[in-house]
Amino acid sequence: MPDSPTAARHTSQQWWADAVGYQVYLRSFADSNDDGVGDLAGVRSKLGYLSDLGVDFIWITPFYPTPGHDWGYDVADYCDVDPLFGDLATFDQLVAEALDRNIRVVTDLVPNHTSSDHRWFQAAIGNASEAERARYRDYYIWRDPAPDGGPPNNWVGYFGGPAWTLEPKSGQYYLHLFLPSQPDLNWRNPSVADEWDGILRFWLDRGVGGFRVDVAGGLVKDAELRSNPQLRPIPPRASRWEQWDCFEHLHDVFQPESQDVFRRWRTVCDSYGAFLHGETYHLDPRGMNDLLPPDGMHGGYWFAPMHVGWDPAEIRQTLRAPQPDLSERLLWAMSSHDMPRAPTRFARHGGDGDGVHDGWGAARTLAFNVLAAFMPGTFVLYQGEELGLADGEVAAADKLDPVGPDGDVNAGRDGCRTPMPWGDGPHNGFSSVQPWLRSADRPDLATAAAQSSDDSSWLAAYRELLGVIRRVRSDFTDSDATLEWTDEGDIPIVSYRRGRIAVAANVGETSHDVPAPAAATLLYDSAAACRHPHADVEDACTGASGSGTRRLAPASAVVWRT
Ligand SMILES: [Ca+2]
Repeated sequence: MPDSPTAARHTSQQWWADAVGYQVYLRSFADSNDDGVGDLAGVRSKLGYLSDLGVDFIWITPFYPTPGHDWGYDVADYCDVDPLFGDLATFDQLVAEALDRNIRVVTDLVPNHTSSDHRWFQAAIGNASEAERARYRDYYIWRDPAPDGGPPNNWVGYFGGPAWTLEPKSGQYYLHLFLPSQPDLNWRNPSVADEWDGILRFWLDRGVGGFRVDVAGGLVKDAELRSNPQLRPIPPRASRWEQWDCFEHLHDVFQPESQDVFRRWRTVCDSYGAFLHGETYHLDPRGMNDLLPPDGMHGGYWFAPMHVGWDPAEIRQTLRAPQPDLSERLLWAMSSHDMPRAPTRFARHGGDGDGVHDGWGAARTLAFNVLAAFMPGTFVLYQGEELGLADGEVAAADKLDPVGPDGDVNAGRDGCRTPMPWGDGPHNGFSSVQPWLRSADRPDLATAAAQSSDDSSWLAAYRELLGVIRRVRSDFTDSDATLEWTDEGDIPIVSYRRGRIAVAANVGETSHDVPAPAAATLLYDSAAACRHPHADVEDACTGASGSGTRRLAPASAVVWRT
């Protein structure tokens, strides 16, 4: 394991503490063979870019053999690479070359469900020998129909509709919390857990640095599969979230027995020094505490930052709600392949521009990222965030994501999944052919090539930020997990001290003077690091900084060291 600058402060060599991650949405990152789909060789070709950016690990979304009904989160074989994305030899090269650059490769585990194409499910439905059917039937969750012939209980899926589908050959229903082509595994069957130990070791032996566990609130279900309390009737044409919210989810998700699985995996991962963390989708810190007991997964994503508006009280609450012992185990991210990009969510509407492409959304995202980047825990960028990208424009006829309910194309996740704009040429240099997901080309200034040679680009600002993180994180001690919040709440400034580091962000609409810590050195000012949209930013940056205060432009953040 390469030395890590942060390892010293943790006796257990937790290299991910204060590390910077980068989410690679594989299909849209880089296409090496011009078939329109991003692939593992494409990621290899961009390791120099990722190294220059300054990331410590990349999380790559699923590349396993898949029919692709849920873009790879329907896995047909957990121990191979889909030919669309490459092969195992390419994966091994990627891991080795990334480690040469001190970048670890983290992969996605999808343990809640398999694809219906997986040989386990095919055997379970009788498309194999009778012995295999007997062996694999109980890998999934089967029940006889209710007395009226309908589903065995009232559970609904995350993607809308009943969570049960009738399998005609046996006359039984199988459970799927996602698409019918994603049958849920039966985690109460010990053989399933044994299979997964082997899957983890298969990838750990190939050198992966850890796993991101998809749907980490899922896995084990109520032993009796009891119906959930229904809070209200499902309205006609309800969206998938509205359907989900009509129930109190007592029995389908967040079952405590799932922690037995994670404890077992923790032991395996610890023996390799690997980082086990989850898609822990819970917006209440108390729920996060339940999902992240100290002997379970090392960490989990905190999704609250993806659900707040540009509001000082909301942002303050998002940062402050998790208590210190939880906070240091969180992964802090503003965007993902499942949510609108942060610059789209933080767009300033009602201004001179269109609210999305005038730079305000990107400036606000950068300022929020500065606040998050120095929190205890692990900071993660989503691909293209370092370019200040808002969601790509996908015409209604070109939308592909299956999760939007009928007719509601805006409910899908296509906008945050459009191809990375690398540079000149067709499709912003992503591929010479039409990419798998059609979208409008980005302007030249949005591309990685243009921003790489521009000292005041978003890319330059993020490179500088990550450079500051690398320089200061070795100073953090265990006691620095406790922050001192230094803002008063009467002006829209959010600020904190962590050891010798002080961070302040202006979450308002006008410039504000903030007191500089005594004998402090300014390490970073996001307004000076990029082409900030605020008209008076030059005054803001230079004004008043000599007199113990610094003027912060709106949507900007500064970092000091004392
Ligand atoms: Ca390709």
